[in-house]
Amino acid sequence: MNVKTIKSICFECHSRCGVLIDVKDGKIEGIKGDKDHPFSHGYTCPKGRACMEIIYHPDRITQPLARINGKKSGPFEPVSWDKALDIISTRLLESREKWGAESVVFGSGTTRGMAPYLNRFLSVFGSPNFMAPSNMSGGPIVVGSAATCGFTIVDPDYAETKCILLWAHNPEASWPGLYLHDINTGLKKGAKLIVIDPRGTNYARKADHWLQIRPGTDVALALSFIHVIIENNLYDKSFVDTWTTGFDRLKEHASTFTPEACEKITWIPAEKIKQAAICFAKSKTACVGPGMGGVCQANDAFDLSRALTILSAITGNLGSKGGNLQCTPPTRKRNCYGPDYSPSNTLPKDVAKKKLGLDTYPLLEFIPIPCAPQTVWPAITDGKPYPVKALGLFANNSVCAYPNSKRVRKVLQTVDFFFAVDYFHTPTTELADVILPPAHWSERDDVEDLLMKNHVFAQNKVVDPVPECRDEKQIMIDLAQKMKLDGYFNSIEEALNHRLEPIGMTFSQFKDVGRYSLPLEYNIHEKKGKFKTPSGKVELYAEYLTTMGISPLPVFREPAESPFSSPELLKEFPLVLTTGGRNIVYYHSSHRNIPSLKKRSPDPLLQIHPDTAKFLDLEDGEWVNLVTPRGQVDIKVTYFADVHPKVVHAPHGYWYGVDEGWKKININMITNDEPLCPVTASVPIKALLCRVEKKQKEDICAQ
Ligand SMILES: Nc1nc2c(c(=O)[nH]1)N[C@H]1C(S)=C(S)[C@@H](COP(=O)(O)OP(=O)(O)OC[C@H]3O[C@@H](n4cnc5c(=O)[nH]c(N)nc54)[C@H](O)[C@@H]3O)O[C@H]1N2
Ligand SMILES: Nc1nc2c(c(=O)[nH]1)N[C@H]1C(S)=C(S)[C@@H](COP(=O)(O)OP(=O)(O)OC[C@H]3O[C@@H](n4cnc5c(=O)[nH]c(N)nc54)[C@H](O)[C@@H]3O)O[C@H]1N2
Ligand code: SF4
Ligand SMILES: [Mo]
Repeated sequence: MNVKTIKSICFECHSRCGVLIDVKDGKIEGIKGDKDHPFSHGYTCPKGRACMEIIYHPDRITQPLARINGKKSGPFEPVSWDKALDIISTRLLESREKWGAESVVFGSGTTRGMAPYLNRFLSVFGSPNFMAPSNMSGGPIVVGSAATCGFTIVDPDYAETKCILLWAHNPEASWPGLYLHDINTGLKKGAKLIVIDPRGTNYARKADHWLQIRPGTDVALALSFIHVIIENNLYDKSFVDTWTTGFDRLKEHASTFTPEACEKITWIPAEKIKQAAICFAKSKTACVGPGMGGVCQANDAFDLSRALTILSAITGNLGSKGGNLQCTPPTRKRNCYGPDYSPSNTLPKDVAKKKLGLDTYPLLEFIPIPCAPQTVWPAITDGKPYPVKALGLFANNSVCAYPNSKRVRKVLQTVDFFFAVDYFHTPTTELADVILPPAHWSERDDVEDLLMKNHVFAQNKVVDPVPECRDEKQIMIDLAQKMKLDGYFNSIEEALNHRLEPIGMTFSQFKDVGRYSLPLEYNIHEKKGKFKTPSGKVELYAEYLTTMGISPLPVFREPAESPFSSPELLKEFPLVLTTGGRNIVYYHSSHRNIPSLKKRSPDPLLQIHPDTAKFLDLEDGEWVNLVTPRGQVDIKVTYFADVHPKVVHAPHGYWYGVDEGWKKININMITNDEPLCPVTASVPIKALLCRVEKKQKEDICAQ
């Protein structure tokens, strides 16, 4: 048979590069970048290129599995799809009957496309509880910017700007296909580059201004930028007068964050702060690129998101060409997290109000994001505020991904019933009652619109799933039918057509076209005469937040564990620890078993300044104990001169290939899941205290 080349979208990570896939005899033979794709322009990374290794991996789960005798601890045995769905359907219905629909939670890891279909399922089932790590991912950016200006500042106009500000963001590792082409286009045309990062990433090293910040002090720095810009009269007066509210109060609030005061907090020289802020304000235009992991994993993540939105606003870059764009996905209310699917929107108000977390985080009722895992855990372990008894996890290795792994494991052991959907066995699936094998992205049709600016793309199925793996949309359809749920989709085609209704095409029509785009619109507030906020203006001082007990101005909170807030702890744990900077070859804890990828990055590496390492008598490449107040993990020292001598960085996601790896090399064994951001429930995993210990000879890891 001849080789056939099919166009699709890679979903090995959120970049979702355009790809051309060669298929022969029903199997994938090769993958390369699609030069016509408007973001990736032919780029692919090692993860995408490893797609054959992933799909045809000998360890891929290809049959549903259930515990023998239904006991939580017994071994798994293969069961038919019918049997597996029977077990799940019975347990979910039992839970609803006994404890109410809200006792059933579905969770997904970082978005891998299933949000609309899971949300719709929960809507018809009656539960408001869709859980995801949004609170430690893009959620705080969404909430903070929407609360300030009514849209989300996640679409910087890199290619058209005169100044790129990468704030806690290293797209070279984390979003190469989506952003690098545009960033490099902007830089080639002469844009200035400012990078706020404790580590010297490649972009930081070549930046015009690299501010090597102490982890967790970003709000102080952002307020200092605001102060310098206002003090030097570099703000956009006409925009501020016409389109903002509370400028004077902001001015007063920011005035205490002088560069000199900020130097003490952030460890960045005052002069550097001043120069960078002036550069940003003087560049006409400038855009903020907020890192979703970097900006969103702190006890003041909401305030940081507000401060960055304000920075964009007072310099006249909000919604304008070369600034932070306001984009509408062509699928509108039926986009990936669109309100047409969300139980927050579709369930009766009194049921929607039961959504976990709303009692403590009231703003999330108005700007909904999925339930934070940390608000679901107490419902499982303590029945608070009500019991959660059944959990379904799709594409989520919570034991390794979420902070405080020991607690997460306990939660999964406690919940009455738990099913997992994953390609491979993980420390999370190990605790499930039933495991279902999903189709890979290349084995399913879908619609891609999350963070795709004004575009929607067709992700075309290129091969049939490896037997007996099943498209997760079909799994939900089959389950809904078994449970006799009214109002769910009857076929994948119907589900995809529903997503595409706003563009007036069916999926089979769209498949051939591949992409649909709306024209980019600038300064939408001018056409509408307002921003979509309570005051109709950009809420520099957001009076309305006070009714929910939230500060109307962005506040800097010293991380709970830090050289300044916990000096006693500092005696035992003298270094600042930040975690989870992205590694191009892996997606979180995924891909760890893929030989070509594992070879490139076999061990967790602790980036530590050579002077600090030498002072501690640690050699480059030596295995050490990384210790926090919560325990220790094994990690390998790597000398890295571009990090502050008092700061170290540890990657997340390691577990594979080591016996009890979730305990021994998974950084989340020693991260913390409190205190949470009081508005968004974000977790403090970017700024902790630690120490590095030499191993005793007999403890040297045999890795
Ligand atoms: N310390 C620390 N921890 C962090 C972070 C950090 O910066 N520092 N970052 C956090 C962030 S931002 C996030 S979003 C979370 C992510 O957390 P998760 O999304 O849970 O990420 P993974 O660990 O990759 O687990 C995903 C699982 O999904 C499976 N999978 C992949 N694709 C599919 C699919 O299409 N369908 C199905 N059913 N399964 C699939 C993979 O095999 C893998 O086992 O991690 C968080 N954890
Ligand atoms: N290859 C790969 N790509 C990914 C992922 C992955 O696991 N692997 N995960 C995806 C997901 S779900 C997410 S949410 C995004 C995250 O996307 P980003 O947030 O852009 O993540 P990074 O590229 O790691 O950039 C974060 C940067 O913040 C720096 N940093 C650490 N602590 C601080 C701090 O306190 N302040 C400041 N200013 N900077 C700090 C780190 O050194 C790092 O360089 O990445 C996505 N892309
Ligand atoms: S960056 Fe790599 S993994 Fe991500 S979509 Fe592109 S090719 Fe796939
Ligand atoms: Mo994320």
